[in-house]
Amino acid sequence: MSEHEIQIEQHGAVRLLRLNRPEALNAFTTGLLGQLRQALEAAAEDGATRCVLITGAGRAFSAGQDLSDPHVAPSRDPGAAPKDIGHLLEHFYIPLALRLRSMPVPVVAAVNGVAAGAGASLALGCDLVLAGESASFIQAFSKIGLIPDCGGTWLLPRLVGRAKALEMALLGDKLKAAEAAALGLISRVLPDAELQDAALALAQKLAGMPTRALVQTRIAIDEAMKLDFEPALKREAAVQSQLGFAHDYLEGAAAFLDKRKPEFKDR
Ligand code: LHQ
Repeated sequence: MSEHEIQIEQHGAVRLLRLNRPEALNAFTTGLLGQLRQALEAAAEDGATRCVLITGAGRAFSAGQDLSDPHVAPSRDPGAAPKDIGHLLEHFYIPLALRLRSMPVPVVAAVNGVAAGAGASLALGCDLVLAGESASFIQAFSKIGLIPDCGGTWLLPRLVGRAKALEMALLGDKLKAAEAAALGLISRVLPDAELQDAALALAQKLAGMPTRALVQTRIAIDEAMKLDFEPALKREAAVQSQLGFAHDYLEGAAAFLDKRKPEFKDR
């Protein structure tokens, strides 16, 4: 296991995490999964980090689970006990997906190439997803006899509706970045050469915004999808009430009235 399967860079208030197993298209080993979770944990704990940006080294974002990893690779020995791949989900993917989805700062994915299987689920679990024009998304699971995981069954129908979610998940075909954007699966497509700069600029813009309100917006939208209209209205009011006492609202509204740039600091 390399100690540098995640490259970490700090750009002002943006923490950039780069998946770094380019020789295997950044496929997830337990080492990479563990390091990514640790890196997210460290970013969450660092009060100076106000946005996380995740991308991949080389020509891929991530090819999903590394199928040669001893935890999942089928044994060639007919006498060997079968492996429980659910164990890997329980101990590595679920904690990672929960950590990602509950980050106290916004998370941007810059999908620089193919995102397959759990690599696609991880990217789509981020708050904003940008992709280079040569990037693609593949629900590779059905091709190897599995179902979408790492949040895929939850994310896909919410992002594109049941019909397209099923089409993608059943067929496992490659979806190009432009099609993904047209379907509403991701936010934006950029020329490949501009992706990294554009993603960093977007992350820096988010880092300058009222972090607590951005995170509460993510939570409110996810919660509202489970609620009827009136409970959603009441939940909005309760959260707004809390935010209304916080520094960033007082600063944002005062700065607007004073015609100056606000300085947000809540997290
Ligand atoms: C790989 C992989 C890979 C190992 C490329 N593993 N080496 C959760 C928990 C438990 C169990 C199972 O699953 C899960 C969730 C999942 O993520 S399931 C889905 C797993 N992923 C896949 O099935 C995708 C497999 N990969 C592909 O279909 C292709 O590689 C894609 C379409 C991603 C890219 O195709 P190409 O651009 O043609 O590249 P390539 O196939 O030539 O790959 C380049 C190298 O990367 C190659 O190694 P080599 O030594 O021959 O150069 C591949 O073997 C290796 N690689 N994906 N998942």
